[in-house]
Amino acid sequence: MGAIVLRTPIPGPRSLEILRRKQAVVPGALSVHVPAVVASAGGALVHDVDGNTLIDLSGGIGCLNVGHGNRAVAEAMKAQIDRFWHTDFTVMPYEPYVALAERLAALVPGAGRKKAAFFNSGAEAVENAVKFARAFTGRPAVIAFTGGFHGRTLLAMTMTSKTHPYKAGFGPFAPEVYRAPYPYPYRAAEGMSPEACGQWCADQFEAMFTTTVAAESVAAAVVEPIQGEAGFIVPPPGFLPRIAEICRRHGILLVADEVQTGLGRTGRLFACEHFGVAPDLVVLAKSLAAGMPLSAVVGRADVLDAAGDSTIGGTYVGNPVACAAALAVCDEIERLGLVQRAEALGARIRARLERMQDAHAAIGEVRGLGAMLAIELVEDRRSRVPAARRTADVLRTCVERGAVFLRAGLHGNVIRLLLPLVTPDAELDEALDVLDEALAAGPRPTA
Ligand code: PLZ
Repeated sequence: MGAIVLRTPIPGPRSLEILRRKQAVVPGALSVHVPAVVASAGGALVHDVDGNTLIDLSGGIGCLNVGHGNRAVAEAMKAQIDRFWHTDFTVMPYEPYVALAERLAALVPGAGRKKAAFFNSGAEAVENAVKFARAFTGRPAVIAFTGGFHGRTLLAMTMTSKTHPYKAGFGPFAPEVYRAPYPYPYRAAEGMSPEACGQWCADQFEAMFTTTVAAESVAAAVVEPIQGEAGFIVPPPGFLPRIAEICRRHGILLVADEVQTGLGRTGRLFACEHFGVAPDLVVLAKSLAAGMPLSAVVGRADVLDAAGDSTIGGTYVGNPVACAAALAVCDEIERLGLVQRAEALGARIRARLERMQDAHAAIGEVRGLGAMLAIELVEDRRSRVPAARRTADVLRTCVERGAVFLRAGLHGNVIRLLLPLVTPDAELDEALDVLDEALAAGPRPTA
């Protein structure tokens, strides 16, 4: 018997009733991917209010590397709540914040003294990384990349690339954000090797200082070492080292947005380690505190010390319960060997996805690093025309059969796994069986 239990169709009657209430009082913009209302969760399993059990390979969009309901994290939070849960760190400080800063400063790559500051969301940390970079360099501009995702607040949204649904209708945008191309080898010009694609993009990045923005006006380049929302796009090995070298040469800070890639997901604690790059600042969130609202900017002490007295803050930033959760997450990643586990999971997933690619012509590419893996669906392999409709159908079929995968991709045609790194092989295999069957099911008839 498998882990998936379906006592009712998805959504079941109790979920439907709550979803109807939601519709009356929650803006339609907050549309839901899985119409099953959650009652409880543990590991990679989510139980809904109708008694159904689904396997969740989305991890709340990659927040649950240590798994739903992780006991050590829960105990750490409960213990902190019993002591106190809010003061505002800049009014009256507390040790968990300091301990977490010590921990993360020691973990991120790069020599030299490091510090850390905490915030609530990924977007907020991205915005603050830019503030630190502007304070340190005295320069206004920021370079972000095509396909990049950095959040939904004004500056982060401006830095985000994809127009729909993130930007269209939400302008005017923040000034001084410039965009450089990010290598997307699968969609590069025909005959162009991945390495040449990376070279070309890095050349364009440097050419921008002639055509678009003066290098001495640029505070930072903000880059995802592997693009997440854009569809798990892995740049060729030479790309990030070249960007880092160009930045160094022009006094531009390199900020790695590891909100989605960080904390073990890719088979390294931080994805930039795969490329031998030590960014000036690293941005973390999501799995940092197992889905509790906590994000971080970690990096060079001289950069983080450049912002003046009281220029950085926020009522809730670095909440003590969230910091306690994050400390427990760091312990759990070590205790459970989750970085190595990500690699083993990744090998298992990749082998299975490649077998699926042999069986299903719709799978144009299998890609990713470690457990951060995805498939890109196309109308046919020669034209590579994105199969967005088909992707939505497959994902919906998976949900109906009890397995949760997430969509991604600039063209909405990528199915990605952001599974808890504690997912047992049997549950992973069961969920991948569902995906395999959903791909075999073929296109849905149009209503
Ligand atoms: N940087 C690399 O992936 C968030 C998007 C969810 P927040 N990714 C999930 C959605 O649809 O809004 C993300 C990311 C990278 C920054 C962010 C932003 O993190 O915590 O959602 O603000």
